[in-house]
Amino acid sequence: MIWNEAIETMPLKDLKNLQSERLVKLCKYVYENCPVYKQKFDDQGITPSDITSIDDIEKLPFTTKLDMRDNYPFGLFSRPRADLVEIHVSSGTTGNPTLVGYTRDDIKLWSDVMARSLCCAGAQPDDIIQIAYGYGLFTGGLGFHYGALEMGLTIIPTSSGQTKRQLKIMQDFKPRILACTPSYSLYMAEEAKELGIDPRTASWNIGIFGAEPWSEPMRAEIEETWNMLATDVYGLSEIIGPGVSQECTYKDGLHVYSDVFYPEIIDPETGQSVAEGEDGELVFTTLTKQGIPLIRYRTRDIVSMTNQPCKCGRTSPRTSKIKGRTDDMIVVRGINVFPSQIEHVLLGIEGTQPHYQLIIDRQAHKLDNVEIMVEVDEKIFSDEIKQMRVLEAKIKKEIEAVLSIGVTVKLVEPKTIQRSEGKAKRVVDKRSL
Ligand code: DLL
Repeated sequence: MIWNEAIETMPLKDLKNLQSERLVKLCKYVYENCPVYKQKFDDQGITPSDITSIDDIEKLPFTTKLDMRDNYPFGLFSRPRADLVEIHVSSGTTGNPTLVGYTRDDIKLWSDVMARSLCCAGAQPDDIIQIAYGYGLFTGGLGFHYGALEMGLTIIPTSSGQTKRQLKIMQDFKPRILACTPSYSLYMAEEAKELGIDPRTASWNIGIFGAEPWSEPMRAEIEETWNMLATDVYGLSEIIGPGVSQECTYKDGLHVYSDVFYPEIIDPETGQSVAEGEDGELVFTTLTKQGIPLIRYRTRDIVSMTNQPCKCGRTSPRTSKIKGRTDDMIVVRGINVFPSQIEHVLLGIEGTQPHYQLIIDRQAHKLDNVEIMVEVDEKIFSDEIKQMRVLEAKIKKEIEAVLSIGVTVKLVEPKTIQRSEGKAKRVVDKRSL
């Protein structure tokens, strides 16, 4: 089922005309309503009349998280505060959090793109959905809620946490769809096994997982553990929340709702667009948002993108899974390290669990030290020490081959690493403390 067939299967030529029409309107709208954007246009020496089609988008200035922080709380809005019906906040590591707000029309837009996402993942109107993303300032819970309401699903708004209760609700009400972070789904599987519930018998057939990076091996692990189809959903508060892009049941890239969120992939160093299929930073322009529309917003997420048609019939461009972030990249001894590279290695080694944490430390005048804590199966702990050493050496060797730096590997017992009900914390960087 395709939620909005006319839009989602629109020939690319028509889609481009629609995007052009919307971009022209947007430029005029922000120039007239948001002094920060007027200034940005003036600094760039352009006026809205210079923008006549979507091909002119590269003439426009970028927007960054810094613009949001500098104009905190309401400076970047194009509408007076009184027109906003809801506000969300995305927590940051430094300075002010990022505030986003929605007019009533923006909530309608959010409901619509989220209904499109749910359908794209395989939801049917008579389904029950268990929403185990956090409800509150985080956009996950309410974003899914609006989409499910729009689609007419039966919603169980469990929010995140209280894992035993999540499992009981699943057993009692038999929802077919689960929405939560991928790491929380694995945490729930551990808890289920402890309670004597076989996860493979769970009622959930479809998982809609996102809000944090997760690899293909982790998908395989989740699908095997829960006996379900695990799809990827992507989004960020600044653009709308969840509902920016979503995998269909073919799981061959995330369909971007490019009629409303226009994507570009750029080289993060030069700002120039990269060739189709190459990795780069994902940039979005919100073509129809009212409250806080953004022009060429730099997400810092790294993906590649394709315009090739998908088997499902949707024509919108598709991105790869998120491959990393320009800022989450850790530089250790001059080498760029992404946590996802480590996850990839671990999931390919028998006996390890996808629960890991990198601890980076620097002692005075010494090189940075990287320790990787890896949870291993109970059985390995009860085996001989010698076998543990063999596994440790194997993990060390494989990770070093991928990262090109020396690391220390520490095997730990199941459940040693702290679990998260929301986004998992993969890196502890003690250097900056
Ligand atoms: O995480 C919105 C969301 C909620 C998406 C529920 C999906 C499901 P923020 O808290 O603003 O919004 O965080 C946005 O999270 O820039 C990515 O770095 C990361 N992220 C989100 N989805 C994915 C994903 C929500 N599917 C930031 N894969 C983004 C990898 C993701 N990273």
